[in-house]
Amino acid sequence: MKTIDVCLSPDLMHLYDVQDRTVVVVDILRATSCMVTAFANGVDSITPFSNLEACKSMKTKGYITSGERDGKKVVGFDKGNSPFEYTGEDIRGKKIAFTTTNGTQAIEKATGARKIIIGSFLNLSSVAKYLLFGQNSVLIICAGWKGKVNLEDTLFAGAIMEKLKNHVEADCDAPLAAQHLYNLAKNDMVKFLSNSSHVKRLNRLNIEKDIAYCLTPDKYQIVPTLVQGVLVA
Ligand code: 3SL
Repeated sequence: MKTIDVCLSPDLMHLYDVQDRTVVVVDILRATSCMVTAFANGVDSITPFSNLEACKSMKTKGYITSGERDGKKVVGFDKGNSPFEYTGEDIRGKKIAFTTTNGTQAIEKATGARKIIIGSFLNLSSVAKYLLFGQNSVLIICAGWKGKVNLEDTLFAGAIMEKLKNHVEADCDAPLAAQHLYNLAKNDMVKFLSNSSHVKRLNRLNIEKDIAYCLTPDKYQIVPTLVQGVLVA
């Protein structure tokens, strides 16, 4: 039987071996939700960067530069990190260079995995189906916040665990803990998360509408995949 594990923070990645696994990187608020939204709206590719200057330099190569630091759009970039910036015609067929505080760093930590895909509630069932029909065991990497654990990423891991529970075996207690949390939260995730650290952070930036959007399940049926350092749909 395939197994599933959950890395609750990128700082715990030294405990995990990814080479035989399909890795799902998740940053519900908001990096991976933005990426899924961008692909659903016709973007050609997204190149993730952990380094801000490297990302910025892609502007000269014709890329849209996107991302944030501490939740705020980077000065001089074309776009920030709200999913609503990735719903317009202006991104159709374009290449995006993307850097965020935690999400794109987590993608880098997945280097060496057999497959790397992008998860969010927006494409939850499509990701679950991809993992179910794939041959590899699974590791979900929760992006968290600067090494600390985030509830919303953990809930996504629990939702995947809940969907796959009859088909995968948990490697340790993290997937089981995530599943229990998700079952507590699933009927009203917005309310469940109202006291969470990242929701409070985003509320301080006046971007409450992003939160409800990023917690909407199954809006899109796509699974962004990393191919030679570039995300494609
Ligand atoms: O850290 C990240 O990758 C971001 O998604 C954080 S924020 O939602 O823009 O604050």
